[in-house]
Amino acid sequence: MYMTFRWFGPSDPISLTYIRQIPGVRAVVSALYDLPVGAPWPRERLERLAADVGAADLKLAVVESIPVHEDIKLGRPNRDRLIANYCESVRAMGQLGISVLCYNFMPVFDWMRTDLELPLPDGSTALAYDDRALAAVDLRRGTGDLPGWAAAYDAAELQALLAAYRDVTAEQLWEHLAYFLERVVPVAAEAGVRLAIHPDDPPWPIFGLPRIICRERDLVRLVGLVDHRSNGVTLCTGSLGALPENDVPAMARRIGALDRIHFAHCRNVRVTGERQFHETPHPSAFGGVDLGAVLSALHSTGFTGPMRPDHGRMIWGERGRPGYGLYDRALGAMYLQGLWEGLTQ
Ligand SMILES: [Mn+2]
Repeated sequence: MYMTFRWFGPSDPISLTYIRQIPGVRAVVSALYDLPVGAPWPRERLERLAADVGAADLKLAVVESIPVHEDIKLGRPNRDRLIANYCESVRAMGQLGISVLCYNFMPVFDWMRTDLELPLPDGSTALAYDDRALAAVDLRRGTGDLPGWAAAYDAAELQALLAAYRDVTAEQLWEHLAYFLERVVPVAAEAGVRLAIHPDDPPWPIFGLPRIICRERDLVRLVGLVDHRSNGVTLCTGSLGALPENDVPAMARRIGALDRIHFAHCRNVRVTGERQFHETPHPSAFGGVDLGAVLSALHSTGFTGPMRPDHGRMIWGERGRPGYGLYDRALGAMYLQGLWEGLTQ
């Protein structure tokens, strides 16, 4: 395992020089955020990003993510052109030696919360989700009432997209994912890139949209869609941990034993009701995920890939991108490295 940290590019208020000062963090996770979804990533742009990171004495180790166009997820006729573009971006990664690609296959919304500033008893704030609050959101007005998604779609765009998904069942979404992977994995394999699908967050359908990467059996099915090492997963402990039936350490052991965990997102969540949870500090004592057991499972399967602390709370008066402040994620990075050190004695 090696510790990484997510950086949102030159516009991120958290500078690479700060990230460089977190002990043990020598690599970052980033992406080109200003390109339209579906466009191929020019190699020169990715090279410039990698050079910016390199100038701070860090390495660009993971791309998170190259978004998958909705037309690919919908199985529309122009998906072949979009998949060809995707393959071009994967080849550019390979040429630059960036070997892990985190992506997801969630329709329309690739994460969802109903509160971005839930106050915790210690005076910090955290991201939270409550299915009942989500049910009260009226999407006929667009995404304006959705925390974090206000500017994503206007009412007409959103209604058209939701209508297009109305006839897409979970099984059809699986077929569209298989179609995508059958074409992208061979390219990734040749380029030396490992794909790492991010589990659905939260791991259940929302707004009637199918979500298929939620449970252990889904991860097993995923890696079997194309039986190649380049077809793997991101073990996101917080996403998976929001579903009480998920035994995250067991999932880490099972998928890790197949050598298909290529990236680890580590954070904790506390489930407070049926499809209701909030995020917590990273250590196991504060949430429902036993991170010691997760890291032990990863260690026992010989995990050598990148790990990053996932969302943090807002603490010490920090303000910024929800979940992606500096302080609490830095604490998480230190906690996770402490656990790992304990396993390597
Ligand atoms: Mn994650």
